Amino acid sequence: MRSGYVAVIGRANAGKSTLINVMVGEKVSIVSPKPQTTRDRILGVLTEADYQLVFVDTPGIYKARNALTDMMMRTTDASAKSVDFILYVLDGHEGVRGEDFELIKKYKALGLPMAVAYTKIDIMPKENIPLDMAKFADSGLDVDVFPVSARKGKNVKALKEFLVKQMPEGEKVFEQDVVSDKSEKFMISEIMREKILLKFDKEIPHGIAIVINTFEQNENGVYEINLDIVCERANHKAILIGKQGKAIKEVSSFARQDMEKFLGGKVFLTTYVKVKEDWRDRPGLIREYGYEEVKQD
Ligand SMILES: Nc1nc2c(ncn2[C@@H]2O[C@H](COP(=O)(O)OP(=O)(O)OP(=O)(O)O)[C@@H](O)[C@H]2O)c(=O)[nH]1
Ligand SMILES: [Mg+2]
Repeated sequence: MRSGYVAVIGRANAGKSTLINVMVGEKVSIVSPKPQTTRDRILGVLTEADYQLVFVDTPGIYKARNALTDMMMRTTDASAKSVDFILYVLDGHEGVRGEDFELIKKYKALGLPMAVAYTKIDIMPKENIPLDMAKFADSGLDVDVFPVSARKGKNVKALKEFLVKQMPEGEKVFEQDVVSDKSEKFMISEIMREKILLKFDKEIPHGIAIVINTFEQNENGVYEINLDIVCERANHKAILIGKQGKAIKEVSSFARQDMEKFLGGKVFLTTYVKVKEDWRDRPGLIREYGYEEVKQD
C-alpha cells in the first residue's frame, strides 16, 4: 500500500480546489471564479485498494492585505511542510509567469519532491502549451509538468497515477470512507460562502464570514439551519439583502439546494445579514468566525 500527503499550492484562482475535487471524486472544497475562495487548509482523501492520497488544499497565494489574508498565507506556507509531495498548480490559460518560477523555487527549497499541474488547458489555444513547456525547460527547474483540465478530466488519471508512485509505502491514515477532515457544519458554511462568491462582486464576497447558529435535524428528519452572514459595511448589507430581500432570498435558495444535496435530506434554512466593521483585521473576530492558523505539525 502506498499512502501520503500531497500539498496543493499555487496562486489564487489557479484551479487547486477544482483539481482536488476531481481527483477525490467528491466536492470537498468550494470553487469560484474569484481569488481567495479557499481560506483554510482542507484535506481531501482518495482511497483505493492499493493506495491512499491525502490532498491538502490551501489558500491561493495572493498579496496579503489584511489580518485574515495574512493568516491564510501563513497557513499555506505551513501546509507545504510535513507533506510527502508538493503539487504546484498553475493556470495554463493565464500562462506561465516569472512569479510562478519564483514560487516553485521557493517551495523546492523545502527539499520535498514536487511537480506542476498546468491546468485549464480546455480553455486555451493548444499551441501555447509547448511554448510554456519550453519555458519550463529553459528555466533550469528540474520539475515534471502535467498539462491537465480538471473541468474536462483530461490527463487527470495520469497525474493521479504519477502521484501514487511518489507516495511512500505505508498504511492508510484515514478510514476507507473518509473524504475530508472537515465537519458537516464547516461544509454548510462553505456552501453558503460559495453562493455569495458566485452572486456578488468586488469586495463584498471577500468580506463575508458565515456563523452557523443552529444546525440540527428535527424529528421529521429535516435539517434546521440558522446562520448569520457577516459583512464588513452597512452598504454591503443593503446590497446583500437587495430590494425587498430579493438578493438574499435568491442566494439562500441556491445555498439550500446545495446543502440538501450535501446532507441528503430536506433543509429549512434561515439567514440573517449582520455587519461587523473590518472584521478581517480584528484577530478576535477572525478566530470567532472559525479561522485558525495552521501551525506546522
Ligand atoms: N475551464 C476550466 N476552468 C477551471 C478549471 N479548473 C478550475 N477552473 C475554474 O477556475 C476558477 C478557480 O477555481 P478554484 O478551484 O476555485 O481555484 P483555486 O486555485 O482553488 O482558488 P483559491 O481557492 O481562490 O486560491 C473557477 O471558476 C473554476 O471553475 C479547468 O480545468 N478548466
Ligand atoms: Mg481553492
